[in-house]
Amino acid sequence: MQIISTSSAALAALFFSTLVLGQTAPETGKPEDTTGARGDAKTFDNPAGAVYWADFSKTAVSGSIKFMSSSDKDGVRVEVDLSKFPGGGVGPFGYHVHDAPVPTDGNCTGTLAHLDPFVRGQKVVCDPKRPQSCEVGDLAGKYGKIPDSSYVKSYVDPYITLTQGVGSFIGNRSIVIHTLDTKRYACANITMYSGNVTVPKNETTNGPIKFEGSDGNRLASTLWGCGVGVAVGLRMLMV
Ligand SMILES: *[C@@H]1O[C@H](CO)[C@@H](O)[C@H](O)[C@H]1NC(C)=O
Ligand SMILES: *[C@@H]1O[C@H](CO)[C@@H](O)[C@H](O)[C@H]1NC(C)=O
Ligand SMILES: *[C@@H]1O[C@H](CO)[C@@H](O)[C@H](O)[C@H]1NC(C)=O
Ligand SMILES: *[C@@H]1O[C@H](CO)[C@@H](O)[C@H](O)[C@H]1NC(C)=O
Ligand SMILES: [Cu+2]
Repeated sequence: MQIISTSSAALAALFFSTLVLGQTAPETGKPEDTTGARGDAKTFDNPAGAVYWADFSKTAVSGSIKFMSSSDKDGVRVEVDLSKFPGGGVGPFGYHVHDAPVPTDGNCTGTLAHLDPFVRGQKVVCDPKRPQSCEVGDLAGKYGKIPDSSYVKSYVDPYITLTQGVGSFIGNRSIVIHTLDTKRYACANITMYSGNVTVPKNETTNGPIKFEGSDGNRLASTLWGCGVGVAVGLRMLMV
């Protein structure tokens, strides 16, 4: 299914040609199984047993979303347990990982945009049948919006990561919940979870999750890490 070869040489060549020839890769939503201009977002090597959470108890809604990496290190288990959503057609509610944490005053605007380190963009709506082609942070797009006043759901997402230093790292960011009209209804920081929790093994609720060959995430994080100019430049070309 992968159009972009999984060898790092080919991926590197793609980046090289993109950068050197100044081509701007188009936004996806195309048949290719890539996430965006930077390739496939799949992550691996999550720190075993790491647990983060977004605590919504001090917001307009109640509950939390926990993010756990299991002993197999592939993908992050997401456990959504939220309640107190208003009825009356205000929902269903989308929710996403946003780039920045919530400002101390709680203003959700300060969380900036969706986490999209692979520069996928939003022109094409996320197709839940092809989660690999969605923005990394678009959890509702990939796994469904919150339909009712209470919502309990768990799944394994192979694209977000709990590995610090990688572009898809979520532990220093936030979750924003949106009303149907896309307004920001509630938001909470993602922080390390300090309670005791048993991290279940990731029985693959979302199909097999495997590390396949080279990894755009590692390459992307390298770009982020050392090439602020290059990476930001590339990103600006995309906008
Ligand atoms: C979210 O985290 C940031 C960074 O740690 C912090 O400055 C901010 O106060 C936190 N926001 C809330 C609402 O607690
Ligand atoms: C939230 O932040 C945005 C952008 O910084 C600002 O325009 C808006 O007025 C703020 N809202 C509140 C309620 O402070
Ligand atoms: C979060 O961490 C990632 C990976 O280390 C980093 O690239 C990003 O700049 C950080 N974001 C914030 C808002 O601290
Ligand atoms: C968490 O587990 C540790 C080690 O098993 C135990 O000492 C501690 O009391 C537990 N904390 C809570 C809040 O249950
Ligand atoms: Cu959002």
